[in-house]
Amino acid sequence: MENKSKESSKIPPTVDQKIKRRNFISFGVFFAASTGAIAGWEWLLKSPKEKFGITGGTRVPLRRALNKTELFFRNFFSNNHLVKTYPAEMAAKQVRINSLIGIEEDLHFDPQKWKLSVLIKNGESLNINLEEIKSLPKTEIIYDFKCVEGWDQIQHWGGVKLSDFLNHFKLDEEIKKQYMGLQTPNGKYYIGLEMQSALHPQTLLAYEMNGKPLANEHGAPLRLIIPVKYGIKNLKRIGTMSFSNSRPKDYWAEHGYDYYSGL
Ligand SMILES: Nc1nc2c(c(=O)[nH]1)N[C@H]1C(S)=C(S)[C@@H](COP(=O)(O)O)O[C@H]1N2
Ligand SMILES: [Mo]
Repeated sequence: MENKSKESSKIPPTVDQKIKRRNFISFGVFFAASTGAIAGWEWLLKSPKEKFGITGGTRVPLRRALNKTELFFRNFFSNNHLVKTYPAEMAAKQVRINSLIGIEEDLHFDPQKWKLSVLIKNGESLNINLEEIKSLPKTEIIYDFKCVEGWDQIQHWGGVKLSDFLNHFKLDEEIKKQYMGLQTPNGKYYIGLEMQSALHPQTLLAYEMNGKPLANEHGAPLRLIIPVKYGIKNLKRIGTMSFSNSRPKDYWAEHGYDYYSGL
């Protein structure tokens, strides 16, 4: 009874008053949200820059967010899925040649003199020649190679699974590291990979294209073919392989491209 009398003693607001109240609330919300956005932006601009080197240089909180997104995609996509493959007839006969950093300086390269140098613990290294690599089981893949510059092409590659290679040379301690780094023999082109993508079953150390030994422009005598990544990570002419728990330096990441560059 008492409640009822209280209710009825209230005068209901007029339509005008209702509109005013709504306006007040929505302007209030708008004002608070914009202040928040401006403050957030200022906070981002004033926040410290990340150390230049491994990546292209951005604000620390932004990088933190980028890393979280990367982790999400890493866990849910690349490492658990297989890239689509095609019948060999669909592979391009004229394979595109993109950039030649780390190769153009020595286009008349002698594959006979080449050795892959694998940097292992205690500063030691394994020096492996092409014959040894070719004696391991061969794997071929025909898939759609994608370059970040916007082209793609179905290509046919042959070589050794990187995971088979690592097992064969008993690099068990090394694959426990978080990253693998690869560089051309002259050190002018270099990339870093998270170990999961290096161990992906479709990642190859390739020595053949369309069933023939690699041409110099395509990275003779041995290149990386990593279908879960964009072209930039598919390093041509591998000279050195290394392992670490911090991100190895990466040529295009230094120029502002995404370090992960996954597909
Ligand atoms: N050593 C070396 N490897 C490299 C590059 C390079 O400039 N130098 N370019 C990368 C890029 S951007 C792409 S798209 C592919 C292209 O490989 P292709 O020339 O065999 O088509 O190689 C990758 N590997
Ligand atoms: Mo590329």
